[in-house]
Amino acid sequence: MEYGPAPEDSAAVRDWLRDRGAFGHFIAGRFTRPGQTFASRDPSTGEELAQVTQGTARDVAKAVRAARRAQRGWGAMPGHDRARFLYAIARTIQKRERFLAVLETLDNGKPIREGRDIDLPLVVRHFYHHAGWAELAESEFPGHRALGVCGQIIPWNFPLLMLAWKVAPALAAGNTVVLKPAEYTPLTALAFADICAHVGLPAGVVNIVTGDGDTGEALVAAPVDKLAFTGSTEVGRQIARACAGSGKALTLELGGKSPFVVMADADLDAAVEGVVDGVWFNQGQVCCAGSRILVAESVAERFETLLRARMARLRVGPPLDKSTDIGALVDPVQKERILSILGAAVSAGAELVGGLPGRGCFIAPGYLRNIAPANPGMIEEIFGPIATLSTFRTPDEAADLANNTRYGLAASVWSENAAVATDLAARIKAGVVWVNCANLFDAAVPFGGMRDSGYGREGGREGMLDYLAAPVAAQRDPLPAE
Ligand code: TXE
Repeated sequence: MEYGPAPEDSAAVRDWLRDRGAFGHFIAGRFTRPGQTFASRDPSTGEELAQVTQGTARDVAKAVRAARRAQRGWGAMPGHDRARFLYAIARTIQKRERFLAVLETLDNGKPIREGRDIDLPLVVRHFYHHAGWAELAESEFPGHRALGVCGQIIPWNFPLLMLAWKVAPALAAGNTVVLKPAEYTPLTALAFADICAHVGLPAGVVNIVTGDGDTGEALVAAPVDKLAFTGSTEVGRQIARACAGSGKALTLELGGKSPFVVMADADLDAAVEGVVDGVWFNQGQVCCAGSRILVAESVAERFETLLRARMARLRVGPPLDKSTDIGALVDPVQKERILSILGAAVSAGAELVGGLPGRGCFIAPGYLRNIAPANPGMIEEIFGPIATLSTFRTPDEAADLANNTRYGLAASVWSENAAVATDLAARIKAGVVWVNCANLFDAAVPFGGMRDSGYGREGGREGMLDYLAAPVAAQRDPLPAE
């Protein structure tokens, strides 16, 4: 199968970027004139791709007003009419899949194979799925109503997919949105704005304001009815504090340090392949990466031999090359962050296998072995292509080690015995537990965390409920009268 970008896809992306030159925000159905701008770069080369506007508090206020004006009509529209727009968005993304995959790879550094075969199909599926929910909104959620205007702040690791996870359920439920993409990766969100205009989505239903954390802060402070955030636990905490007592609904999807547990009876070849999907996928920049590998002592040696051999076959290279497995990290800042955690881990006694930094934004895949539970590499979210490898003796010890973290986003359990796997899965404190697989997503399956990984769900019925006010809640005053 041919995976590489066709030359015409890359040319189309380059033309689009050149034609636009500099981007303004997308507010009330049209692009504003660019204001003060910053560069969005290809992290694999450092090349400037486009200039993007740094959103001010005034820009955010304008976008929120546009969303507020649009919400009345959009929220009152029968669900099957909203569905028509979501279907049209899904179909248009599908038609532009190759263009969007190339654009995402240029802006983010992820291997084209992943963007094209994983991110984009999931994005499309998410909009189709939520078109279905829009159709069913009145019958499935009787008496519920939309929350109103949603402020949405997304990270840079899956830019278009995180946009889909936020925008699709919000729109299906009758809300309007102001979305702020991450400063490293704003371009596919701007291409999505083109798609909203192309399908004739009513002006103001989707607004995109670009910028950094200051723009995000302005959105948090703006008069929106709900905030949805995916990003670091630190910023999530800040947002929770800023929203406290405001009456705004809030969902947070934050960091993780997810266990990847290999039981003694696991299919080891399959489990090693699982590490490729679970830890090295997207250069490890995955909130639910199975970054703490815990392996039964009796099979640890064999597992590690297989793991090393598989790791040596992974190709680090240019993201647009169809044979690349490990592309570029999103930004030099992230690379430095990863290297500083690795340095601390090694100083504290861990041994690093692989994981060598390359030129620019590249780090080879690797893992930390001989690592103590209190080692920083075991505690910090590395968010790079580096796992930790440690062993356990009994299932009880496996469960204790798996839960020995402040996070609770995901886990992956490997065993050929269904009872062993499900028993352990039930004991792990995490929002999602995969058995004999890792990092599998579906629009119908709710995703989200517990503990320091946040709260709220995205996907499926539960995800819809996080964008709706229940009949009783609808009558409740956020601040009861004295
Ligand atoms: O995240 P930030 P960063 C983790 C991961 C990574 C670390 C730092 O460990 O190494 O966080 O990444 C916006 N108010 N994750 O610094 O800052 C910002 O503009 C409102 C895990 O890039 O949290 C961007 O749009 N918004 C994570 C978004 O928040 C603010 C994915 C995320 O950026 C803000 C990303 C503020 N005060 C990082 N400050 C995951 N769960 O997948 C920043 N932002």
